[in-house]
Amino acid sequence: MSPVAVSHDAIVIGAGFAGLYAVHVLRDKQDLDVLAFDAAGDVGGTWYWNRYPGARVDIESVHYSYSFDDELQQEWHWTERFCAQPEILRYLDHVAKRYDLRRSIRFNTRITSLTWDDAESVWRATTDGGETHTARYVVSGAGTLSVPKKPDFPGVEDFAGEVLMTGNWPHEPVSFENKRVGIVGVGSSGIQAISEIAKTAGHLTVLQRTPNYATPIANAPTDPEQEAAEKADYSAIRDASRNHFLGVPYSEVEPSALAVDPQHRRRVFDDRWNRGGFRLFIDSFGDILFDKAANDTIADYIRERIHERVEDPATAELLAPRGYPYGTKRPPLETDYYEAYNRPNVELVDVKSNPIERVTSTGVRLADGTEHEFDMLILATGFDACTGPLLAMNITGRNGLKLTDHWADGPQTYLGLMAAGFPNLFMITGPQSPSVLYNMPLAIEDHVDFSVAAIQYLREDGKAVIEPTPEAEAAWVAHTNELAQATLLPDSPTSWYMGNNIPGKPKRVLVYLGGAPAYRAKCDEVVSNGYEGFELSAAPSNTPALAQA
Ligand code: N01
Repeated sequence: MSPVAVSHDAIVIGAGFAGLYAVHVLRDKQDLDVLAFDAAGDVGGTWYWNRYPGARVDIESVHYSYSFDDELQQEWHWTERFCAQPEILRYLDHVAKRYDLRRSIRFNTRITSLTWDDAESVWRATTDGGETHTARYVVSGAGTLSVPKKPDFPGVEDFAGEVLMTGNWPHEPVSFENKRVGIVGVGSSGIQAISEIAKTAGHLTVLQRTPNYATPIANAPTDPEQEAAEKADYSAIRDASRNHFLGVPYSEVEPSALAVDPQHRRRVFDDRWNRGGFRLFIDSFGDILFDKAANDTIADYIRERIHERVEDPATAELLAPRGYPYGTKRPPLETDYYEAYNRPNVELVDVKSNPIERVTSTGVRLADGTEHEFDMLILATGFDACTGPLLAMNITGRNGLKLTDHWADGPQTYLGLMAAGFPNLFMITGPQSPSVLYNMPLAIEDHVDFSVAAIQYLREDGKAVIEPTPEAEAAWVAHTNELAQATLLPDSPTSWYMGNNIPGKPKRVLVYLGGAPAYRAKCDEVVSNGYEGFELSAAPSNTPALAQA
């Protein structure tokens, strides 16, 4: 006999930045009966799982934080310009306590399927504990980078030493002392981890396939004067952030790297390099992501800086990215990353020309038969980004339509928020929204606010169901693909932005590249035109009203 379903107004997936805010707004502002689920043991989302050494935010903490409550942003003190993972987790713990959120969250519980029940107009969620819960609305805060990529080389289970994943790091302290450590992957996670692990490992071998364009983060302790000035002007800072492509209040971008002379260009690059963070990427020249010749100027600059920092010219050349444009793989930010290769205990191995064939009981064997022996193997090999977390939930919409089938050729969404055939399922920072190309907490607030306003609109209008039309969805998909074609992004051979880090995943752009301000204007227009592109309908007459409606 199937278990009795527990009914709610809304189910929230996840207890990271998105899930916490969604619970707060739906429960405390809309007065709905809400239950959230998270497979993790506590709040934090990505910051719960990614606790590897060196894990740190790369948008300034003062910007990478909630803006919805001025008291919260005034009372919280960040100790560093770019805070490390433990401090972000403390912040989310503070948020959970401050708004009493944990009582509405079921931890250590994974949603294993979500099925739309057309007769009742509700979602049925099953959990790995065998329970069933129903709700009219589902708000997914399942994240964008929360499903680690499965190793695409065999033998990991044969390794006799420890295997660690940056995306699912142990809670207990890990010692690297006197150990031979191997690490695969030089994305943002690998680069942060390598810089730290190099300091204490007996021997660290970095197995690098595609070198990355990493640039300095320029972290520093919080300057009290600057903090006071920012807090005095926080709402203006948030406005400026929301009106910026990446969601940060930077305003010094110049139109074209090709319109200025080489001395001017060098001055701008040096200035942004020294000031750190994403300034070089997003606040130098506006055409670097659109014009290959402009991109070449910054790619040359970064290669030159790498050669200055790495003592051995052959190692420096191996670390210098070539053959794909800067910014088409998500640029990592670093502290002393390149200097790590000047240490005698750090070795760089090229696994592009000589790929990993398999993991053995003692280490890693490369295609030419070379063996590298390790006591510990670290996989920093990335994520099934953006679509992975949603597809992992086994979602079935109207008429038995599976999300895996609907998205077989890549994501199909309207506004990156909802999909046709999947009513009342709000995908916070979903594929084809600005999400990872925007400031996540702000992107999350925008999406949760949109979803909650839609639910409120339905309730006030005597309706219960919202769903995009197939036409609106098709137009959005075409628009996001068209935007990507105008950039250099499709030129990257292995970028998770395009889904091509995962063998067999359709090569489609996973983010909206028109920038957050244009995206928000489109969402506002949709709302002011009475939810243009959506169909709004009543629930069948025999179904119960929402608990508090
Ligand atoms: O993952 P990645 P990540 N053999 O996909 C390599 C966010 N983030 O976890 O490029 C050898 O970037 C792969 O090589 P290649 C941020 O948005 C943020 O590092 O495919 N190598 C690559 O080097 C980031 O972009 C922060 O050739 C293999 C690496 O593994 C996103 O998360 C910190 C391989 C994967 O890099 C993902 O970053 C950390 C193989 N078979 C993460 N398979 C902040 O700072 C894969 N690789 C906030």
